[in-house]
Amino acid sequence: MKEDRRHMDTKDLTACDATAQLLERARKDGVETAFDRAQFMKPCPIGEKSACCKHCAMGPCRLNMKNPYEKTGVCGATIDTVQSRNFARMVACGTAAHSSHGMNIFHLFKSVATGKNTEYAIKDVQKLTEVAESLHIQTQDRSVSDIAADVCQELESGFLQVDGEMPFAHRVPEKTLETWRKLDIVPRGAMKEVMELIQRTHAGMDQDYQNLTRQISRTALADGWIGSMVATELSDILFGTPSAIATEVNMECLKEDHVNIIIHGHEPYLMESMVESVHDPAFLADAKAAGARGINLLGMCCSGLEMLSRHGIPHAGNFMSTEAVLATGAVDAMGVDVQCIMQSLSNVAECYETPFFTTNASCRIEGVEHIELDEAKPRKCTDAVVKRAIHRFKNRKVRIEIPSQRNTAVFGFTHEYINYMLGGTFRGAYTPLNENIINGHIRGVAGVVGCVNPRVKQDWVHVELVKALIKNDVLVVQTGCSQIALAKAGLCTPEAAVLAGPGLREVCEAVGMPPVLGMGACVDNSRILIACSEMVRTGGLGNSIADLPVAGAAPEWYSEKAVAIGQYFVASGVFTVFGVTFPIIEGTRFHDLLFNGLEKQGLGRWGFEKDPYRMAALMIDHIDKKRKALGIDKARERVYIDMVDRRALAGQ
Ligand code: XCC
Repeated sequence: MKEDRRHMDTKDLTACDATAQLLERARKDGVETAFDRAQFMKPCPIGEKSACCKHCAMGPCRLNMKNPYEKTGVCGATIDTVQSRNFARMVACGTAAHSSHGMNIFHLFKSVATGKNTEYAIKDVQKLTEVAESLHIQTQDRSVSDIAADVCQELESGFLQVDGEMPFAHRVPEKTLETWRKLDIVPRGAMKEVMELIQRTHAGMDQDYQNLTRQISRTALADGWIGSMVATELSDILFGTPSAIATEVNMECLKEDHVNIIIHGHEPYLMESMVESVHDPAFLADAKAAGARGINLLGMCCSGLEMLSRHGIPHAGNFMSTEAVLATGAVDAMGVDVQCIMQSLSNVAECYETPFFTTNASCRIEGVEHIELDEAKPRKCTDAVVKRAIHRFKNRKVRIEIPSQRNTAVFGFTHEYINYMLGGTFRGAYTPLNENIINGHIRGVAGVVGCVNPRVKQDWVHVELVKALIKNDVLVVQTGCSQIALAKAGLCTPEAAVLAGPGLREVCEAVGMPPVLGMGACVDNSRILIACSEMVRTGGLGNSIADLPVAGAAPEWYSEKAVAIGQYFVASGVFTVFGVTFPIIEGTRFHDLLFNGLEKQGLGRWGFEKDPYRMAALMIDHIDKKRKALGIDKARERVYIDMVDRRALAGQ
């Protein structure tokens, strides 16, 4: 690290005290992190606004950001073509990432259903039946394996088919589906849509930004309603559908006197096998012989979110804490699979003598030991990681520094659990939710999801946004790294109801639920799509998702997966606001299409705002607009968040 660099105070980089403490330590130890690099690596202004095309060797062509229609690329591509093509590639990549995850889970499910894989099993038969019925598969008087075989066939077509409509089309509210049909954006198969979108971005291909945007929407919808939905549904069937569970989060979940193992990434089957390995009596005996009191398994990012809501396994932190946690010196092994794995982890792990492993052939890191997970024999990989962790514990040399921060939070609010929580076992329904929205106790529902990004103060935007929303009686649903940000701020407990407005507070206290409902990992945004569809089906709140008083936000997004998620929420009918930055030049026709035009076509629209309070205001104004259109707007006013409020909220 260069000596002459003046670093920002770590307290200004993150709202997470544990991460700030460890960033300090890393700095003292001369270890560089993404927070340091983000300060000194300013974003390329042309790239940030997508004003550059490097799709062919006649370029790269740089257009004028200040006067975007002044010139075109060498081929004549306009700024709208350039921006929409770049945006398309982000959506294609995000969709491919989630769909590849979905396909991997699908293949595991198929091998379990056909008896080829006996390492995993169908744990949730009720969920299998429900998914089958949603696909219009006959379930009565049929064996589990017969139903599973039909589910396999249907869902495989979701990835492979090149025409027709996606398998989960039956789940989409009729009017929403009608709009998609009119616009010709109902996804066929995920692979077809990604391939089609990528080929249209080739030089000399689709140069009508409006036409390209239809394929962008179609591809993004394939992410939400195929790739991600298959991943969620089949993970529930294989590993169990989560229900509300109290878990601990934050760095103090590491235990100095235990062998600590962290799993980071996305695909749940690595972590599921790790659970078995760490409970193996032989390893527990080895750990004790090495002087440990036991083996402590923790999750991070989305792998952690899958496990925390299914098994109550503690969570050490979100994406931007993955380097910092290694600086505790207490991590005896870190295993990673796919997505959001920073290359720098290998260097930080080496500095703190933590054995670091990649496990998935799609995601290897130069110089890092690879122990591949074979789903047919997963213990081979996870046992090897445990052995290495015990060995490292026995030979620990680095100083251990575990921050004293630990929080309890309740997670596992799947749409099934919300149904049960509101209506009970025999009359599970969304009716109470809709009724409370109609009578105004709950103003609307906001999905606050997604990443953390070192270009903004970690966790802070999520937390302030959510405090402002619940104060205004907006119920918040959550996925991804956002959930851990809010859990650390104490917002994911029923006690947080005191921070909610009077209507939402009353509902939360009556039901015993937090005002912020954690629904799972990023692929589990599909649970929000299903919940929205249920709200429409239950009645009283319009006929399509676009009619609902709901809004979405990814206030600290960083990944292309987030862009794909944002676009599928917009195409499904939801007003979706991004923070940090937006990769389009304001005032261009493509920008206008995303921010206004799509809504006129019956879909949702994009929004952009960095400030959490103004972001909350945008979302609440949208919710109020929808309430007005539904005729349920009586006696509601937005509580403005002024400076006094901001100070009070910040102190809570
Ligand atoms: Fe990655 Fe899923 Fe974003 Fe977190 S929220 S930084 S994508 S881990 Ni998915």
